Amino acid sequence: MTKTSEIKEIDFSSNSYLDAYSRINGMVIVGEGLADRHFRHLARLFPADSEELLRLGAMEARHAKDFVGCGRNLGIKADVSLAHKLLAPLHQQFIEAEKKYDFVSCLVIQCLIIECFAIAAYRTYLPVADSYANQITKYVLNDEFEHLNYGEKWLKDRFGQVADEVEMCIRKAVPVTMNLLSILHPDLKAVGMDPGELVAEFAVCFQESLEQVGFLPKNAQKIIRSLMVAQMLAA
Ligand code: PL3
Ligand code: FE2
Ligand code: FE2
Repeated sequence: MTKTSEIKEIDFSSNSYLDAYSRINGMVIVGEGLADRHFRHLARLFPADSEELLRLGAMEARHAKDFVGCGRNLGIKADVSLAHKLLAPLHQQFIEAEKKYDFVSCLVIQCLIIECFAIAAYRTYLPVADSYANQITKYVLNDEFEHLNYGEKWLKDRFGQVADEVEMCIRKAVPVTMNLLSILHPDLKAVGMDPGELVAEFAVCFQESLEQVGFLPKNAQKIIRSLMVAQMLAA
């Protein structure tokens, strides 16, 4: 079955679609709002880049607002209660790292993990989105690379000093992120997304990102594989 025929089969007005969409939409809106907050924290942690980081945060606030519009366009109100619960552990890890002056982990959590997750989610959503949300998601997806690049560049410039910390943070924070997907699994399927494809997209994006930062391709692959295997065993 081609992607095009799948798009035609989605009934954007059915109760089952709209019910699932309200939670997925809530996830995205809360995720974008959280990204905005994290960039404002990062602006305080990296005063030399404050202006740029505040600009990235403002982009996230805009994304959140535009995704609210996607829900409104379908006549639903986002259900944010599950999203707050699911995103709290990741935010907690960010705040704990900040308290310990572990700025490397703050950057890894927001710029590498959350941004790669967002890129993977939006790439998977695009072919099954309604035409209004498709336009919004395309421009948002394009913006997210700028956020990813900020973190990659900062870490790359200091790779020798930060490599071990980066790896430790990844091992702690990626499983928390992947855990979201098992809970969202039925809702993702109900809006036409393939959760397996989302995980595969995440692995591709994260592999590229770790290589950008300075990891050898085989080492990046080893880290990602071990996380994916752990995820499969936990599922
Ligand atoms: C970074 O800029 C924002 C982080 C947002 C995280 C979003 C997580 C989304 C999980 C599943 C969403 C499917 C995509 C649907 C888009 C309406
Ligand atoms: Fe965003
Ligand atoms: Fe972003």
